[in-house]
Amino acid sequence: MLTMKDIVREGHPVLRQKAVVVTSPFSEEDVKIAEQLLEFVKNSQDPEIAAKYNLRPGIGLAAPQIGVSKRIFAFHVTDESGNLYSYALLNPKIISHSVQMTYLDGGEGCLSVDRDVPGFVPRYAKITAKGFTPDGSEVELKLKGLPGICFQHELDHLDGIMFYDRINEKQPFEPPANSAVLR
Ligand code: K1U
Ligand code: NI
Repeated sequence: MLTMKDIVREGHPVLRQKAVVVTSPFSEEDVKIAEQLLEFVKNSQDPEIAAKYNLRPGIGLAAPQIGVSKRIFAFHVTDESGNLYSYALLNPKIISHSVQMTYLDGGEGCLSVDRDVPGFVPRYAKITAKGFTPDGSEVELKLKGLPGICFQHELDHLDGIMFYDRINEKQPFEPPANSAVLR
């Protein structure tokens, strides 16, 4: 199982690389990476396992964060109605998005960043996304709220983008244009 010692921190060059597409049929290694990422996120939300292994709670994790520059990430997150979105995805992408933007009122954090970086992070309010599950099936997801923000945060990791790159440097708490806050 993955623990915090497997997670690379800001300053590591892999976090700034554009991750490569994985080829289908997916190799055992790529499937294992996807499954390990999802297992970590689930473990990090389990109070007993998280305490035992000193895991920082997370709702998503991307392969570059464990030093692997491949287009794979996982998320395990519930929306405001209590619907769970739990996926390990290979070659995920956004196929369409709203004009409307959103942002978390408390800003964002990152398991690869051991400090608070204050400020609003603009995200699309709604996305339609696609990706492949480890068994090779293609899925299409319509996401908004925290699951939508999480997908965008993880997708950014595959493109070498950190959440704080998107914060307005001069006015970090200026609400982004066309945006509604998510509390
Ligand atoms: O990619 C990562 O570093 C994980 C990160 C993803 C994230 C998604 C959306 C907004 C911010 C961050 C985290 O999971 S940080 C922890 C977190 O946001 C959280 C943890 C437990 C419960 C609720 C949120
Ligand atoms: Ni992150």
